[in-house]
Amino acid sequence: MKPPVSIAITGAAGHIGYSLLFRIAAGDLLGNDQPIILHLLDLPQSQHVLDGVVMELYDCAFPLLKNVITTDDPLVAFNEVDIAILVGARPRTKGMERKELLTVNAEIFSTQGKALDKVANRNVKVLIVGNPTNTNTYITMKNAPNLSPGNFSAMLRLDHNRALYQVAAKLKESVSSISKMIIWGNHSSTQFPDLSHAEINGKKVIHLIKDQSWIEDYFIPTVQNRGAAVIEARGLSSAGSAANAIINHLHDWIIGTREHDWVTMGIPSDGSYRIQEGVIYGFPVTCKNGDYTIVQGLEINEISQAKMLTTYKELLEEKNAIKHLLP
Ligand code: NAX
Repeated sequence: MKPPVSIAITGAAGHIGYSLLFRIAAGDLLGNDQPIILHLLDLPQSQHVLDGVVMELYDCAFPLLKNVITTDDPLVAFNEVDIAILVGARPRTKGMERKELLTVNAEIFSTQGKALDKVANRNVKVLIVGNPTNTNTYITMKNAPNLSPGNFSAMLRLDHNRALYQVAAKLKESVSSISKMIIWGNHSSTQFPDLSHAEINGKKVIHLIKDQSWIEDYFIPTVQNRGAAVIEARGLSSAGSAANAIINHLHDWIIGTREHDWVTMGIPSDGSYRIQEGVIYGFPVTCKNGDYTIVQGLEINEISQAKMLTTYKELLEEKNAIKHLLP
């Protein structure tokens, strides 16, 4: 039997947590021969809910689940963890300015970054999900100077999966036949879902779509605004699809991406594609042996360049709004 892997999940008593924990404990993330210990973090007032979730986890009698630790202390939650999934965040409430949202979350992610720096396994993989995802990732990373920037990534995989589905539905093809999708930039409505490199069974998707206006008028805005459409329909934000995207993101980062394909991850730029070094930006990446590499050499036309710049500028604005809170 392999030694157990310790996985911390913040905001574990929330909606995404409820969709995520059972799948991880069932082996969907690391396979059905990998024992797991869960470290669940939530606020003091949510500990009672968390107790109920833990009862349910135990009631599943998952063979892989070796232990569950619940806490409201990030130092306990992140102690010697191999994977940390940062879901818990302050939601935007009525009347709250975007700047205020950035600031309250900056405080949460500064504290959690410091705790990861202090007690997590040095190879910990940290995935930030809580919004504003890219900027929260930047704050967490900056507060953990003893961990490599390569240990941190922001989740744009839900946007990536949403884009795959739209193309599959349009061309009546299976989702798995589509490769080389990209979501550039921020996990927000400024993101750029880019179809220009996507392929179906080796053929360029853009050559198979007859009405080119579909890309600009339907595909891009639908993917950009899908989160809001789910909230409008469900009265709650995406949870099942977000949990699934977390599993996909971490699975590919740890186990590796498919041959002849790539995935989108929000990662610190190395200056590729004219994005300033350090900015957490959605890039196409391939993963091998637990490391990601940005796909290089893609041809970017002027229209795409402009869209990539729009989402980049929003990230710079977010970065400026919180810079006084950085160490
Ligand atoms: P919920 O409000 O259901 O759950 C959030 C949980 O986090 C609550 O249990 C709360 O008590 C806890 N929490 C708040 N502050 C905390 C802190 N400092 N430490 C530990 N726990 C804390 O939200 P849910 O629907 O689960 O969504 C969570 C986050 O994911 C939100 O920020 C949401 O905007 C974001 N999302 C990000 C997505 C992405 O693709 N990156 C997609 C889905 C989702 O919208």
